[in-house]
Amino acid sequence: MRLPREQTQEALEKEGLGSATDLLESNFMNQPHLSWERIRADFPILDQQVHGQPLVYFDNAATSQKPRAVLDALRHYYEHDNSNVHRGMHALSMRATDAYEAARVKLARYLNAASAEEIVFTRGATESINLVAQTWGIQNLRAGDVILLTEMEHHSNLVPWQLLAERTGATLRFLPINARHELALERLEELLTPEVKLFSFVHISNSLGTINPAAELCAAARKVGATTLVDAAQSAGHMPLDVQELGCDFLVLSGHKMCGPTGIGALYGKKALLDAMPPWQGGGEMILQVSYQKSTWKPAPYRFEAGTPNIAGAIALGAAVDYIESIGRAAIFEHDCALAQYAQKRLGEIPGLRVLGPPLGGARGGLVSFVMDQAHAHDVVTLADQAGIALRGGHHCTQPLMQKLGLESSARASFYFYNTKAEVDRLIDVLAKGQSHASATFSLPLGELYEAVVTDHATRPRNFGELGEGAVHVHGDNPSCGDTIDLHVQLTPEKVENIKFTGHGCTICMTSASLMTLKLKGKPLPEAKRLARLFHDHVAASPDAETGPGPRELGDLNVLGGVRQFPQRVKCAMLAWRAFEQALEEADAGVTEGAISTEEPQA
Ligand code: C6P
Repeated sequence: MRLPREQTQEALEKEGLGSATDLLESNFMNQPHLSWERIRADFPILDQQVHGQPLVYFDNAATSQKPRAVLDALRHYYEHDNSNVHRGMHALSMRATDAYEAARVKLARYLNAASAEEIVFTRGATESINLVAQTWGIQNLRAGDVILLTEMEHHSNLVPWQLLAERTGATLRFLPINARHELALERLEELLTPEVKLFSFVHISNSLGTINPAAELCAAARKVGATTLVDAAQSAGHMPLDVQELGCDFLVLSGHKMCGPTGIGALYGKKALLDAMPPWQGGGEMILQVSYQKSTWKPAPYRFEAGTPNIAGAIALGAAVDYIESIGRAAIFEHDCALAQYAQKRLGEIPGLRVLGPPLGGARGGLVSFVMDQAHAHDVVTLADQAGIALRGGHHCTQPLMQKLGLESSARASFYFYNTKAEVDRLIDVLAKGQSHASATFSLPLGELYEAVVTDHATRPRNFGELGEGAVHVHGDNPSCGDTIDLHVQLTPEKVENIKFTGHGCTICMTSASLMTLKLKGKPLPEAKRLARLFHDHVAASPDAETGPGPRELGDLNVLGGVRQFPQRVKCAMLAWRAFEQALEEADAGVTEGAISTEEPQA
């Protein structure tokens, strides 16, 4: 099968980018019956303003929006058929069971599975991978075996295998990426040795956008007898998928990334494999016979669906499949790829901006991640949010990949068929303005004083360094953003003798840490504690609270008061301060090492 991306690529190469953008200008993928207006009208959520601007939703790789057909399916189920499945003899239960099983059949057809028995409903891609690891993995792997992954895996396709390796003594091996941010396929033969029992890889990278040649990888694995798992979280809703053509043994997907609700997804597994796998969770529904001492299991897929499943979710996922099919996956793929190529080209025009993933015209799905000189991804995302544009910033649950690339985070725009070229243009305008707005640092629009202070401290942090023995050290991090601070505090019973920090993070985090050390050094302890409280109250006040000049004692720290307008960024401003408060607690307890995380529930 010739994928539309290949055609797009061919067109790009032959005619330059024009052809891809013409595609976007035309009626929806040249199908006059599918106008933009009609498609967008199917998504009620898109018709809203955010911060006074029409919403541009570019966070589809995190989760897609849901069309009315899916919302209606959920409502219909709860209003008419709500009942438990496979148990009842009454009309509602039979209707619910029929609809639930019909969704399984739809998904099987969607993936071209040999039968519906090859589809297990799960909570999503993550749960599907864990299911395989804990059943097939425990049964089939032992010390000396190798699990081959790639360097671009999402944590969901890494951590379950790390847990399995710990339990079985198997080891992990990684197919590297090259300078084009594609898989180094020339290394495959050397790494895909007979010890490899499983090759599990991502189809479209959620961080780079790279499309991996899944059929080719599966064929190579087959040659050495390795079982394959394709993480199709980012491809299942965006491109034609045929598990028989791919030749994979397992494939996982999440419903919420393909127009369906959250909490539902699927594992495709070849029937012979599923039949041979033991259950992973016990309970109702998955059994044939239960005695006090022993039980027997139903055949697959029911063996893997213990307890009451997400019935409404599965039915709504079936509706999502119908909806996607009504548009056509080839057309969706063509559109998403063309939009990503266009975005890549336009983003590349912004000075100091670097796009991750394959170069223009390369094998890229519908997303573009990028980094900007002097601009932390969170500042980029916050700035875009102020303009009504939803991006994602961070490590995208691919921390090892980010480390490999020497990055803490990136900003990401991820597209779907309801996105338009005009929306990409809006993003470009916002980013270009953000870049030219501040000379040295890309900063939030919080006024000239903010800009001056932040530029100064983020680029030239004060008291940057470590303190030797006797100092209390607290490591603080914002796991979701990647900000880290290592705070070193030398305390006497009376005062903060010395205070230094190292770390990396967004401009708000670094500026706050730098200013904090200047403010607290030499302060008597009661005064330091009072300032910490004052700063917290200043920054974490309600966004609608009077801004005013702020408490005089805070001095330059007052400029960070504006951060309260961006509640999701308050934790960046507070990270160093929370580390300081922790350091005081550690000192009281006679301890010199501590850690805090902003992800922990706070009192
Ligand atoms: N990526 C993103 O913003 P779940 O959470 O189970 O629905 O999907 C996990 C997952 C697995 N593999 C890939 C390639 C993924 O992209 C994801 C989810 C989201 O990129 C959330 S981190």
